[in-house]
Amino acid sequence: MPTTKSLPEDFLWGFATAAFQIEGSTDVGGRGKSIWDDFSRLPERTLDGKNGDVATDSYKRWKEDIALLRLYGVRAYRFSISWPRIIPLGGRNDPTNPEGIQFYSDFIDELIYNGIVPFVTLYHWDLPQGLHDRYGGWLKKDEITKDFVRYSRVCFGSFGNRVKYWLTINEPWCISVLGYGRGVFAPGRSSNRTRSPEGDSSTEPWIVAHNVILSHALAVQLYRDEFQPTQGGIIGITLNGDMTIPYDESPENIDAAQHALDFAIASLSQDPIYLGYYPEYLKQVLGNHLPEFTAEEWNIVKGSSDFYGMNTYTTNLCKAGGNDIFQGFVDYTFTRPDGTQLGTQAQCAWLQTYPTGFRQLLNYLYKRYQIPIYVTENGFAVMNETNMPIDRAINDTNRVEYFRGNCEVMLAAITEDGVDIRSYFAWSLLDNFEWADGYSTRFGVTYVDYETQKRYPKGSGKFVSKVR
Ligand code: GBH
Repeated sequence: MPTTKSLPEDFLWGFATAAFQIEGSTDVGGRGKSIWDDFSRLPERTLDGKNGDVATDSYKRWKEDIALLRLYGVRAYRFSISWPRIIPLGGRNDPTNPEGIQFYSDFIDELIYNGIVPFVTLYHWDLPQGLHDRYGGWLKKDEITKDFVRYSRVCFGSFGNRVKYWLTINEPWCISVLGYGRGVFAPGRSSNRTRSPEGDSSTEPWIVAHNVILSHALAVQLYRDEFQPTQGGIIGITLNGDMTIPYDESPENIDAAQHALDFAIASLSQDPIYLGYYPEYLKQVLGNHLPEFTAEEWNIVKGSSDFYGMNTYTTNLCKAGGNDIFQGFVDYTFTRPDGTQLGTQAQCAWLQTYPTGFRQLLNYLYKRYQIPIYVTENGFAVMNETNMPIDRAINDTNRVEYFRGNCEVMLAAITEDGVDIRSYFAWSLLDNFEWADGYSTRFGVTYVDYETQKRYPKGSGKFVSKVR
């Protein structure tokens, strides 16, 4: 097991959360609406029919959450700021909300007072509803880029004297594909008319991805020009991406695994941001649906992240010939040709344990982009945990095994493979609002009893605390 001695001296480790998944209090403290508020209240948008109105009640219980972090002894905490708490209507000419700014300011002070480094995400999917209503939110480049930059400016100006680690945007692929392609996340747009009255899954995801990347890059440019010189922090984006391996040794499945990587990992943001171009396979598949950046925009996008922000959960076996464009026409499975499973199955269909894949992905990314990696999310949802009595749920052996396996290979990647890894954030500090899954899927290292909001540390919380 990794120990303090084996990890780099200043390695940041801790837990991660996101505002909408934990805060609740959606109409408290001057907060405006976010696109998730109403979306999660619509029938059949979440598996258990529940919404984000209360979540883990962390807007009110924030001191309790920090006490928990202290109990676990973490070095750092990754959380996100809710844009509609800072600017209720969201836009560059709309008023800011002093109460919202004060909330995060106090939160940051309390973290620092407890010796915990704040690692802050500006955008984890809770777009102000006002911007969606006004001009279609992420679809409208000239508006959203300016509004995101202004929001970022308010945050750098209000918190940047104490926050030295910034993430602009969480997972462009999810925002684009799940929000505007599959329509399973807010705002739920899709060509599928049983899901949504509006939307075009063949064009909108790529327009949104384009605008998200540009907004990120412009916020970074602002930080570097006006804040970094005096505040001295670092800034980047965080990208989801899971390892892919061929289902078998057939040439078409070997190609499929690379195509899946090109599509899911390299494509939408990674190659543009770190290398300054799109991978060929993406251009082939999307053709003229892929919006090009102008030369001036490429200048801003290329190199717009001080590090590689990595959210990763699993590894997929890949077969050629799938019909899902969002996976680059590759089928995913966890079942090997001989019928065995790749790893232990989680509550969510898309997730199994496979530490070897995590090590391979760390190596692949480091070799491809040659930039320090910050692991900003990695976690596991134990099967059926939500139906267990609390005393059984907190005995989360499968989650402990997931973290044990991944932390071991991460250490090997650092010490044996020479990969430069600077942080590890386990997802998540608490069981919380798991988007379209509602509360039926639990990712926390702390059990939350939603009846009482009482928190119970799980075995995994205690385990990860020892991994230093
Ligand atoms: C993270 O995304 C999120 O950042 C976090 O908020 C969330 O709580 C956490 O995952 C756990 O889910 O079957 O087509 O819907 C991880 C990236 C990408 C993983 C989408 C699940 C499902 C693909 N996610 N993927 S699909």
